[in-house]
Amino acid sequence: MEKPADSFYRQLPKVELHAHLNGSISVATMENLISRKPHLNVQHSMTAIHKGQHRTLGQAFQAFKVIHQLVDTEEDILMVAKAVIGEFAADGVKYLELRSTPREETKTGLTKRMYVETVIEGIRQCKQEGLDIEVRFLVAVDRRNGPQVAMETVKLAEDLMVSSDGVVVGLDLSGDPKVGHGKDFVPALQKAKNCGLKLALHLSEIPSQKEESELLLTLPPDRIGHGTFLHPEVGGSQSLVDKVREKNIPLELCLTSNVKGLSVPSYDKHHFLYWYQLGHPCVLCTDDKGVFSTELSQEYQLAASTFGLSQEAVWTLSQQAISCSFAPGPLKEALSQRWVSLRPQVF
Ligand code: 6MZ
Repeated sequence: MEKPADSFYRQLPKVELHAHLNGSISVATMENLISRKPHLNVQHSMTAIHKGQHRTLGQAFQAFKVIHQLVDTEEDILMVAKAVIGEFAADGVKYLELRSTPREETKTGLTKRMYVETVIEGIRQCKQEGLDIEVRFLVAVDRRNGPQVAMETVKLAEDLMVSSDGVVVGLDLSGDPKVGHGKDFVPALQKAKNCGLKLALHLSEIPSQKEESELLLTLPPDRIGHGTFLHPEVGGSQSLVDKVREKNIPLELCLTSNVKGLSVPSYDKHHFLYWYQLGHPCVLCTDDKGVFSTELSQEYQLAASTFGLSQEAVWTLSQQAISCSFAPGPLKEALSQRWVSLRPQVF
């Protein structure tokens, strides 16, 4: 992270709904991981994209491969989960939905179930330690691993939804959008939906996914990740926009990620403006705060300065994110009360 946001944006209570665990590792934590595994010879430039730098999405995905080598034991996962949650809390995030792909590592004996249970343990420890943040978890399906693994992941998520005391609330579909086709994942996603898991799906992250998005919108998802190429001005279609609006599906929007990952040419061309002007629910998120060197407060400040949002409009934006979350009703209510009590008298 290059430059901390101004105090208004840091103090603004925030909701983070799109954060991949291993993409969210800070420089300090990364240093710790690198020092634990010096034989891997990892340089910081391999795991983060700094100010003014750009990488294609494909190059960004290379970073995850490196990071996964650094995070391959229960100890690493616990440390990373707690550090990431602590950093979001320090940035003023009051409610966080973390997502991560269950991973097995034969070398260290890590299983997918252990992986997720360790993240859940990290979430529990942060709560016990009194951190001022509520955290829920989305189990991620990596599209690169195909439909069979997706089905197994859904079964694991179903089990953990029951055993995690409400920490596991949903399922994410992510991974390199150039790989595989969404139609292959429909049975797994449908099964997840039927058992009460909420669906947060990466949709139209690249231009060629129109047909896939049409299909996945029929499920429908409960939230859309990115949706960069949904609207007609960028090669999407009016019918896609109409479906998203009809079903009122919130969008998780990640400005820095999209600009640094080259799917959007500049901040002022970000699709936030298109959807915001329609009055459609938009939630600002970080995506991968470590890989893209950002913070949620910085994303709010960036949106405000790029699109000329007043502080009051920024406040409303952060408040509206509560209703887009997968938090149960009473928690949403408690968060809303919190926003009321923290609201400045004057902006
Ligand atoms: C799609 C992404 C992503 O799961 O190991 N991921 N998938 N688009 C993106 N936009 C840049 N950013 C991250 O975190 C890393 C994984 O999250 C997904 C990829 O599957 C990546 O391997 P976890 O915690």
